[in-house]
Amino acid sequence: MIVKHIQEKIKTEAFDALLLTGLENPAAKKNLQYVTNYTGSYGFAIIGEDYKYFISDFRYRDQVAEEVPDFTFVEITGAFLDALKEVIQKESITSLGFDKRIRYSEYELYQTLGVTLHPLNNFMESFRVSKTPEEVAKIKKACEITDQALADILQELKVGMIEKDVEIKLKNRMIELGAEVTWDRFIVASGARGAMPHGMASDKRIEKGDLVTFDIGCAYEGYYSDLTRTVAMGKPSSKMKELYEIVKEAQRRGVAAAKAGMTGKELDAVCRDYITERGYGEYFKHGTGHGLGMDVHEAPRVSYAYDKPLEVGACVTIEPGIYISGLGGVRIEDDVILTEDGCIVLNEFPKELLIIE
Ligand SMILES: [Mn+2]
Repeated sequence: MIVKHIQEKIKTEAFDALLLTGLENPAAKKNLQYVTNYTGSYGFAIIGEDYKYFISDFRYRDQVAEEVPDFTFVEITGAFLDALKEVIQKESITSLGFDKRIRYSEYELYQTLGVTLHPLNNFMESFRVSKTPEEVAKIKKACEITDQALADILQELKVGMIEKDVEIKLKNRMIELGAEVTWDRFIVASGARGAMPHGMASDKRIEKGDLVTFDIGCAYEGYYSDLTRTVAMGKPSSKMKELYEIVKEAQRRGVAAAKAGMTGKELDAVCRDYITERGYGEYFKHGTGHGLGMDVHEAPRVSYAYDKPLEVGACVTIEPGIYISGLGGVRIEDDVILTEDGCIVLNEFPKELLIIE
């Protein structure tokens, strides 16, 4: 269990206990949820070598009892800082580790606790990399919803539609199919806009001859999907067709090569070297992929800057692309789970160029 691993790690750290909070910080809050299973919006955990406390108020008493039964519950009855102090005194805590991404205003409050504060950079990240079968099942379900939503909406896609309208259709379809939430913004980038790797859906109408890149995703029980496909509105030019086939082959090679133990840099090179070999290296400037889970972007990275081996059970994206200013772009992305001898691809949406007439 994750708490045990954290307690072991704390033994080797310079602080006595770890403070996990969800106050006004979605990223930090996910770590609280990851460690405790708590899905409420207000709560704190304090974990030391041989104790674990969950602190919240009466609104969440029943929820904590259900979701976090193995933590000692401390109910906030006055100021929340007093409840934290109560635990600090009880366990004689002199130093607290905390996620440095919390707000400065929150940090100022903790300065009044009378303990030494240790800002932590990515302390929880490494714990989250390797996914359990339960986590994989949730990501897989999010992928299924995403694949299905794209398939359904492509059936309705027509020349003349506005990118933003297509975005709304995709989001609604995902919710209908059981997504908890969708990403805030989708990339729907048609024609020359496809040259922007992060071209959010705009007011542009989709035109005949455009390639359209969709980069979309949703969450299922707290875990995200991330899918990119590029489709053609009518017969594409031979140039765009060439780009598509190069990206498709680069992506195929990445998936075929991906396995735990290789470094992020090595996996990145599989896709990058092929695109470079075909003469388009200068048009593929972003990393090949990133970790995926409770966050759409998390550890590890599949990039030239990531020299560490990728772990068994890591969920990463493989998403090479080519972007040519004034012309357009192509990107194809799957989410995969790394195993000792390969990877399991979670997306099933086809990768042959789909021509929508
Ligand atoms: Mn991605």
